[in-house]
Amino acid sequence: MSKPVLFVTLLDYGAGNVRSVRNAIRHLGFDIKDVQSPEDILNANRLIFPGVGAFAAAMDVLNKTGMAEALCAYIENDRPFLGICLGLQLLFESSEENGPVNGLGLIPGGVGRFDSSNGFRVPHIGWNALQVYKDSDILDDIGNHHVYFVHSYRAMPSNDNKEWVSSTCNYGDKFIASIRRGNVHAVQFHPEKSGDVGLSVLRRFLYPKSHVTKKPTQGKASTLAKRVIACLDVRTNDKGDLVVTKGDQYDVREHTKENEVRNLGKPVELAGQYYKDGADEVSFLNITGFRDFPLGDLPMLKVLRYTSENVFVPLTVGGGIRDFTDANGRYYSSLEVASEYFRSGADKISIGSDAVYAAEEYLKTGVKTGKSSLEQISRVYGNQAVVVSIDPRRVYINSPNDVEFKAIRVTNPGPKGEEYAWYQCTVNGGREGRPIGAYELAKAVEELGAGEILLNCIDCDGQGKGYDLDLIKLISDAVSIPVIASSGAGAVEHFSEVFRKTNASASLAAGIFHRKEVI
Ligand code: 1PR
Repeated sequence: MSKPVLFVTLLDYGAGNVRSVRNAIRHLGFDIKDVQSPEDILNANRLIFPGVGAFAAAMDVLNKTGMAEALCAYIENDRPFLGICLGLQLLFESSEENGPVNGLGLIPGGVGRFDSSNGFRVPHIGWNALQVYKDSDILDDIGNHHVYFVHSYRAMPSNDNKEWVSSTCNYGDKFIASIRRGNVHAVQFHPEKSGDVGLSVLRRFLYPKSHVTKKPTQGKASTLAKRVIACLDVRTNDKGDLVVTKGDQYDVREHTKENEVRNLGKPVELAGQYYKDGADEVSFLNITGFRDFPLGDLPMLKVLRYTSENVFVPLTVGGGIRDFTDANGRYYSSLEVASEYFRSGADKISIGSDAVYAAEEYLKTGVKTGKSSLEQISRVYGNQAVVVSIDPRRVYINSPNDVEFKAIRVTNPGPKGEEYAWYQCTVNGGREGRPIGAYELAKAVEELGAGEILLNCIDCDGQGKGYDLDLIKLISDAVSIPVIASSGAGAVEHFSEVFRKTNASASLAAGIFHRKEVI
């Protein structure tokens, strides 16, 4: 006997990527009915509203299409509802985001920006714990597990909205992590990106009656957890297959007569394995993207599509994001390239070479043109969706006055006893050094809209001797966005050391996972 088809209605107003939510719903055995008109909201049996994009733009669409009114009626009638991220914030009276802007006004209170003046990095990106206040059904499996957040704005608990608040989270201050009243739920975190525990939240919403036994919820607030990211460098090998590879100081070819590209396996399989092994995030870097046109690289888009069907933690993809004119003279903006990556399942994109050119230009003119890939993509998808990947090489010098770039005293002197170094940025996979330091680049890209920095180090890449702590300290102290430490992890202690000795928010590694030295 075939199983009856289960449906959930999804409100996707087209402002961004809700592919991960769709994948998670399907993974849990439900089919999706998309809202086309306000009536579809009123007729829904179970409605999920994954808010994406900016508050004002979302309200604009909801008001113009008549969906705002339908949503209010649906929620006021206590119909089963789950809002996610912006889908929680829109229920409040107003938001400061590009505002003040009025929200749906169902819950008393406003939405404001996190305060970064007290040293907390904004956006709030990563895994954090919840303090659960009341029986909220959908949070029953959470316990002390962390869930994944990515946002710059948050709603605050107050006496006026306390009957709604089911859990809070701490990040500089205490903000609302979830609300529940009757059948109406909303969460600020991303259940579709919170691994198994996140899937349990969605499962409890989708199958409310099937969970009769309740586990005690005793989540208690703690601090933002440090993330560990598994990175897969991918490229097409000489036979034309897209493979996971890994270099030593960016050299990915075997030192044999054939000199072939090192082949460590298939991208989709390895990403799925790292997800199962517990990676907090997965990154794909298309390392030859700088010379290929990414939209012509259909295998990479397919890899993203397949991976996002089974990997429920954040996925980042980088390589080749820049404006491009193809052989027929057709122009593609970097925003179009990024949009295709997002549509295929990426949660964040990462920009390498093009960010270096944008930063150089910005430092030269002092003008933000709004036209760089960084600015365009962060304007449309939000800063949290844009990572800048820096590929610096250490250059030893005798005195900090020898260069016009920020230089530091290094822990281990250079080959000729040099006590200082600066970190020169490179483009095209380390092939070309540029006249800009990692410090100058990091500060410039933060101003241009980067939400996170992936800080590689060519000297340490693949060496397994630990991270370049001097470099990571320099950059993580210089910016207020999260910094991901990368290159050189060779033992578990290297992860704890980088978190103990620097302000990195996450650590990324490749070789150590590929060699299965750490799970
Ligand atoms: O310039 O926008 O097309 O982006 C290209 C991207 O590809 C950049 O993010 C750049 O870092 C990356 N890339 C280019 N060439 C290479 C190479 O290896 N030949 N890989 C490359 C960079 C560095 C790390 C690596 C860590 C950890 N890989 O991401 O995974 O160093 O390695 P480890 O743990 O084994 O030490 P664009």
